[in-house]
Amino acid sequence: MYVPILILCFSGIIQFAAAKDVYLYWNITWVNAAPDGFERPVIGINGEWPCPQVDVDVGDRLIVDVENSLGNQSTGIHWHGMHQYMTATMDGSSGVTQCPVAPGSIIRYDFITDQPGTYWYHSHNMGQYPDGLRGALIVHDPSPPFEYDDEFTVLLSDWYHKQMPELLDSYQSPENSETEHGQEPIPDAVLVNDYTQSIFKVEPNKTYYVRIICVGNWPGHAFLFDDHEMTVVEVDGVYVEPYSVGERNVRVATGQRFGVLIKTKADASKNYAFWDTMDINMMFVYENRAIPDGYNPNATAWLVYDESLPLPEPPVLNEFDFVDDVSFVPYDQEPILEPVDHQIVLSTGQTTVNNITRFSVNGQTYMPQQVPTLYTALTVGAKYYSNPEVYGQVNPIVVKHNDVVEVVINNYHGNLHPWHLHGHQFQVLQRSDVDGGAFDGYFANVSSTPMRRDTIMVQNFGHTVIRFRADNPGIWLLHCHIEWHVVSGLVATIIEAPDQLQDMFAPVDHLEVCEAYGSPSYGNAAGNRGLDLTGANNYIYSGESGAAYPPPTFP
Ligand SMILES: *[C@@H]1O[C@H](CO)[C@@H](O)[C@H](O)[C@H]1NC(C)=O
Ligand SMILES: *[C@@H]1O[C@H](CO)[C@@H](O)[C@H](O)[C@H]1NC(C)=O
Ligand SMILES: *[C@@H]1O[C@H](CO)[C@@H](O)[C@H](O)[C@H]1NC(C)=O
Ligand SMILES: *[C@@H]1O[C@H](CO)[C@@H](O)[C@H](O)[C@H]1NC(C)=O
Ligand SMILES: *[C@@H]1O[C@H](CO)[C@@H](O)[C@H](O)[C@H]1NC(C)=O
Ligand SMILES: *[C@@H]1O[C@H](CO)[C@@H](O)[C@H](O)[C@H]1NC(C)=O
Ligand SMILES: [Cu+2]
Repeated sequence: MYVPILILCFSGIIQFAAAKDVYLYWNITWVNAAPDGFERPVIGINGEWPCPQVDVDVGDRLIVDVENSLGNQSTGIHWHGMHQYMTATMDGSSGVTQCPVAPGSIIRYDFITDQPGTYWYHSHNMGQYPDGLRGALIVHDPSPPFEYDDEFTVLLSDWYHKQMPELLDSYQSPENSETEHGQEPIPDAVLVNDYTQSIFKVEPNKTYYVRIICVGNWPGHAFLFDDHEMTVVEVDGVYVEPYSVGERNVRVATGQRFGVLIKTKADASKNYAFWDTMDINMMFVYENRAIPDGYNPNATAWLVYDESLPLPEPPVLNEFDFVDDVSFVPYDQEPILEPVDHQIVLSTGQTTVNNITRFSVNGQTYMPQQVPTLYTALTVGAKYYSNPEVYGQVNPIVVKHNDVVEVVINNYHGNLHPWHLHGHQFQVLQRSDVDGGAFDGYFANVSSTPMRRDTIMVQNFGHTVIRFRADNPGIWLLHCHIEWHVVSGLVATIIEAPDQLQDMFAPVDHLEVCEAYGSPSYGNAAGNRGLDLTGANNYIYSGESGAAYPPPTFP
């Protein structure tokens, strides 16, 4: 089995493609699959898994009808990295910009893919995508600022034999808090393109645009090709000045993408391995948790020049020596956003609520609400929509239209967290080293053209400082992309420009999705008027999978 790679060829030709409609019908179903040899039910699309790659051109209109045929779970699809400019209703985050799509319901996503680059889609129905509902979304550019002959996509992920609802039940239990410090389950495998033996056919003397996407649940990945140097040209849909990785490797955190160019050899006399490893430092945080005997965090895949030749052993990675993505320079050289109109400081860490280990942002653990936050913003009225209280325990932060917003993320936890913002690419002004402490207000060495991306790894006991302009009215999650941590509350919500949001309305089929699920679609977080939050969700109970259907009843 091999993964076919021939998609499009741009070699030197400038193509003028008229924007077109791309229509997809996605029936979400259970499928049996054995990506690492262990067969289990996974969540697929139209009876197939791995889920399909979506290929569109810049400016296309993407229309996807999603039918939930899972029978026993709700769902939804988020388009990771898409700004959804003035289409916040299409962001696909359950409890935020829509209700969970109940079994039997259909929802339509409809938006313009107006940003070139490497993106992905995944369920944003809490805790679900690591069961398989994720895939690449590639927005092709007729004239990128570099040349290449061909391209292929590399998906990296951790993988589990048990299903997420079961894993989440034990993860979010008092027993796990007591005996394992609330530790996450250990992945059973590491996959490259949803398989453990993937090969990528290449031809000699060609330049390939390799789009590397971490679609995993938890650890970051270190990645390199044997004897093929990578030049980074894109991160998270932002073109960067070509950056040679040299002898080093790239760290791809969950949610991140790296677009790299590689030049193939002049002849086809040999095949080459490429090597990927999950960052085990992220997986074994506490001393009382041993690495199981024989545990292998490595994956190997191959660049195959000649199928009749052997597949070599992976190179040995001598050092976990990845390039610092903060030192990249965006190709458009967008200047640093200043002055700052609104600074937000997020103190993030772990806490225990009702004997269950949770994450918190400024002391509060995120709890999804009955009414999607966007629908609250659209229906509570001018008297209330700028009042964070009406949104319930979603760590709401209200920002004004066009403000330059600076977010300081201070990490008081002993592990790394990849922070992702919906609706924007943000500038990264600073990322401290491990143990770098909280931001003290001073920048050590800030670039006048900071790199931008939509997901940034924040070091343990360190900080990062990001900026964006609040020019995209909407409700945007700002969260750690580790799915365990999303479910355990490491999430904040940006309520962006609620004044400018009021012309927007939820499509009728989205409101019907709420009705079918049994959730109100208007009013404050609890579905009431004004500040009456009776019934809002603020109770942490054991085994909070969030993925269950029918929706859990809250005591
Ligand atoms: C989607 O899949 C379900 C279950 O396999 C099937 O009953 C249903 O007819 C499918 N929907 C369409 C539109 O084919
Ligand atoms: C949902 O259905 C799948 C496929 O039949 C099954 O494997 C899984 O255990 C079910 N999940 C729950 C929570 O019942
Ligand atoms: C690759 O390019 C080199 C230098 O131009 C040439 O000698 C070689 O024959 C080419 N290889 C193939 C397979 O075309
Ligand atoms: C994983 O790769 C590293 C670096 O190349 C190597 O040192 C280690 O032995 C590998 N682990 C296993 C279990 O093969
Ligand atoms: C500051 O950053 C620039 C650009 O990343 C780098 O070239 C330079 O070495 C850095 N200087 C210090 C003192 O870290
Ligand atoms: C938490 O655990 C302690 C000790 O086991 C127990 O006494 C207490 O009742 C538990 N609290 C809750 C809210 O479950
Ligand atoms: Cu995290």
